[in-house]
Amino acid sequence: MNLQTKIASAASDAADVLGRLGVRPELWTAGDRAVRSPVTGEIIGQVQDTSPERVQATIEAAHAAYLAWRSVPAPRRGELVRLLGEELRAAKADLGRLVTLEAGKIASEAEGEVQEMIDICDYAVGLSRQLFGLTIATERPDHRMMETWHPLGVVGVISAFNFPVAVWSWNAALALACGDAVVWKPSEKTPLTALAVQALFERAAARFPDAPEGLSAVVIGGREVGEALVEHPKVPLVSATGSTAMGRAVAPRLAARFARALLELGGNNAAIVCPSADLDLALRGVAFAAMGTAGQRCTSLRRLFVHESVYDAFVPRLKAAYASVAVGDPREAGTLVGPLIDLAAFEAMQRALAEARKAGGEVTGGDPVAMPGGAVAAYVRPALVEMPGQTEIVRRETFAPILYVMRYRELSEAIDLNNDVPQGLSSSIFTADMREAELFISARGSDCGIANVNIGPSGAEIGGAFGGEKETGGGREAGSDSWKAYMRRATNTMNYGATLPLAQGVKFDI
Ligand code: UN1
Repeated sequence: MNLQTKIASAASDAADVLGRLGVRPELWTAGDRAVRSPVTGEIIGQVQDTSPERVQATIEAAHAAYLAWRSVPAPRRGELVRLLGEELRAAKADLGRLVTLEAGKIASEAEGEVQEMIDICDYAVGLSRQLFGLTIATERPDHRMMETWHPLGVVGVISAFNFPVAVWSWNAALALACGDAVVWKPSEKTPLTALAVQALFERAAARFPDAPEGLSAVVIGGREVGEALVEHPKVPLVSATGSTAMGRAVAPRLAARFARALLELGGNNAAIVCPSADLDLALRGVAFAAMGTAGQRCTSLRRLFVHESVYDAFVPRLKAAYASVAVGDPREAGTLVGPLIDLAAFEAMQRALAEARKAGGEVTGGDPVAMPGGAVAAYVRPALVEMPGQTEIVRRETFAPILYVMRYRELSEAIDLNNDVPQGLSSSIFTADMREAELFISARGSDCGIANVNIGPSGAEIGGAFGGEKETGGGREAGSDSWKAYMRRATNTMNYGATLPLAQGVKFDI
């Protein structure tokens, strides 16, 4: 008997949703590249890789669009982003459903991701009236100095499967408000959601007469397509989200042509549970951060340092949560942990667990969860691993729901361990002691781009700058002043006098 008759078909569901989202059938039914749903393992689309010539033409068209777009006043540009936000609001349930089908996220997280897109659109609309520079005092009489922010050009966006739509929007909403064009290469694993977002963008653009043709485009394919963006002289900024290995390949090539890199790479995020922590709150914070999104966020919690005085009160409760958390079909209400993206991710998780066991780790969970159609889908119970110390495997990022738990005695020791990994994305501390909290977020505390108190390391909102240090790549996206990465700064000195005094007292009288 066909196993798939036992479960709702992801393929027909995806077809319905893609239709409603306005994606033309030839874009997702006629290509050579099969797209599999991690939910059932079914093929839910056949997309066509963009040919090298077409990639070049798309970048050229985006550049031409930028030349027109940069002259549209910024608040008008914001209006296009507002319309995009409206389309996203209207399509939230459908796009969220497609994220579930293509990336395996549970419904609330999938819709949360679309909400994050809406939020950044709102943010960018406001930003479009706030692209301001400084006015600076000069040493010369009758002079004025100021800085002006100008559009940059074509922004290349390379995104990962785990946030298949939100990451594009963090870049694109700002880039569009800033006067740039965008060419997007989504993950090979999640091209359908990208095509859907592009269709929504086109709906918004159709309602906006000032949007030039080619202002936002999607190019599909593997590494070569990303490389075309990285190498193209008319792409002054590439924003790339993915593994540290990918960043290592991309960054030097951008540097070689003096282009900008905005990198969001690996994370290996920790949390510290202190003696004074509210353990109920910490339990919920740790559970969401470590098991949510099946451990497939860059910000997922992977390392937990628990003070020895609360270890025995806390860790058994956490283990019970691991044993009971609902793993299953992400389309079903009540499921909290959906599938891993593919079987390769499952195998990488099992290899990491074997290595942890060898290093003295005691593993709870981590077993495959049988599902109808389970031969081709990767459902797994999240794993909690009690480790004797921060061994090599703990210091590596495995993109799967594995939480390594360790005891600590002194906070300084826990902070050192928090920082003693190559990655530097996110971190958090659970404590009611303000001295501990402040130390953790101080210059002597966490070395990460994100340091939280009494919430886990994942689930950031868009108002803050998002990104991390060290092997995480140093990029910052979304809020605060991240928009500056998408513009170029000109410093202007204006002389409104009739003489020409030179700076630094230099004399040059001819
Ligand atoms: C990622 O995992 O690539 O902070 C980004 C969070 C989300 C973004 C995660 N807002 O968890």
